Amino acid sequence: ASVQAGETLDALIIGAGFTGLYQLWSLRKLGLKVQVLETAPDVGGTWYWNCYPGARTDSPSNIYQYWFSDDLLDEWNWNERYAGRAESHAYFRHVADRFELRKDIRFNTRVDAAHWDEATSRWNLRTQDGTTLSARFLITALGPLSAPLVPPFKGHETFKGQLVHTARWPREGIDLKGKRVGVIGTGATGIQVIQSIAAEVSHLTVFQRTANYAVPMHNKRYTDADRAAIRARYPETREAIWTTFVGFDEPSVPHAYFDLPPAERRATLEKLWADGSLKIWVAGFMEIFFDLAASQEISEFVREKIRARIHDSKVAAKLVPQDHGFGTRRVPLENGYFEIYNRDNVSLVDLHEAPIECFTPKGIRTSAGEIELDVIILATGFDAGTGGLTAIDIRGRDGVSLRQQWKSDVRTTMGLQIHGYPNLFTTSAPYAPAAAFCNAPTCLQHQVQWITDCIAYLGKHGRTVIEPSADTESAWLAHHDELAGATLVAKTRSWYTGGNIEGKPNRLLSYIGGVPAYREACEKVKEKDYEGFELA
Ligand code: NA7
Repeated sequence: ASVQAGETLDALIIGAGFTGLYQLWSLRKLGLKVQVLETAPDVGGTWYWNCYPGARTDSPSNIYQYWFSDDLLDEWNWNERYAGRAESHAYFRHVADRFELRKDIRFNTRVDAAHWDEATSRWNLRTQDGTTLSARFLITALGPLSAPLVPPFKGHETFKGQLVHTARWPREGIDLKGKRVGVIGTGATGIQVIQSIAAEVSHLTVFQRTANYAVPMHNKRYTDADRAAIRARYPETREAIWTTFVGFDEPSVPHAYFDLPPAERRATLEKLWADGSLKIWVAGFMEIFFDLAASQEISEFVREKIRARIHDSKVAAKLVPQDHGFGTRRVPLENGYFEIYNRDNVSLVDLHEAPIECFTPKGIRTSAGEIELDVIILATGFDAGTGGLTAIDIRGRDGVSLRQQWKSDVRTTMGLQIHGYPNLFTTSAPYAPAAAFCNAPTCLQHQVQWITDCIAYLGKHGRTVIEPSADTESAWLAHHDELAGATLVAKTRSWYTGGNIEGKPNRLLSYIGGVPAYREACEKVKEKDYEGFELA
């Protein structure tokens, strides 16, 4: 049955994380009556939920923040180059208090359904407790990585120990001291957990399906002098994030890889490596994304670095990625991760050699036998880009279900709107850089600004409804596919392509034309009075 109209607002936002808070602040400024609906009991989104040991941003704190308030920039002091989860969460709590955002947020509220009502041109929402709300505009601020992926391991429910997904870590923590712990997954999350808990547990078994590249994080506690220097650079930083390929604050190496002689290529890679950041990935040689020969050479450089840190050459061979190029999947930063495998209390199970057959009451059975465990940690990632949206029963024009449509064909216009779903704005949805291939805060703030401008424009011009035309959407997808098709990223199995989930449509989630090109495309729509969009 379709959802009935309820309490009436101008706009509803789902999610009180990075995007939702800024969207609330922005729409309030337009004078709109807005509410945010949030499942958690607090703000912070990703930084509320992911409270597993070692959770930390891989983007430096100076570019993992809001730019909308100079006062906020002046008063907030980052403690570290890479903020830990607690610090990031504290930042969002501060922002919520500082701008009195909480009064317009309903916590502990999960949205079950959102239906477009053609007669009133409004979205009607129903929450899990049966409350109904309605609004002219619906903005989803769910984050690209909010729906945890729990793979369907056989015998899952028979395990008698503790089973936990990293993104649903209990707030009170888990006492891992002296326990036999298994971690499944060696992505950015798995790496952080593994390096954080190895010394504490009695035995750690890591179940690895795909070996990952990772770059040593050079974290640093900031002194007052560091902070002053960082603040002095804010104007340049703010400019740089909009003009660099993935919204970081440093431009890429200004040379084509093979234009440099081998010794200089090597020296440049060493310099990038020594920065202890993601620079070697996102601000290094762009050829890693599309040129196989360059990718192979750069990947071998990183493999050497990994091999040098592992004592046992057999273990090293398992940990060194062979089947994909450096940077074609998300590159994690790490702190002593590879040395963990030199410890006596750590073993690595290569799931290609010994696949998991099932979970048992006592642990996990692989084809090589049963491993007894007290705790199993699933660092198995997310249903990225789409999972947050398809968890909600969203129905557009003529009652068409997004969940149903997206089973076979995921379509959006610039990741911002979807044909057939008027007045729905989808931050972090597929086919914008924000879905994956971008410093999230940069791209998400840009999307919030675009949405806010769009809603302001409608108000100014006496319009109430906006929706991209079918042709505009097809043109954007064709453009996206053309760019994606030229990259190695699209040819590599990962959550970037939906490849982490069986049966998920295979298409690069993230727009890969770069932040400047994406912004230009969005600006053009605005400048041309939303050409290609239908306004009513
Ligand atoms: P990721 O990057 O998707 O990593 C998930 C890991 O879990 C990865 O190693 C997967 O192996 C592994 N996995 C997933 N399903 C299975 C099954 N069924 N069996 C064995 N192993 C499995 O998620 P993260 O949480 O680490 O990171 C997500 C993003 O958060 C990250 O990119 C940052 O942006 C922050 P696979 O590689 O698929 O073979």
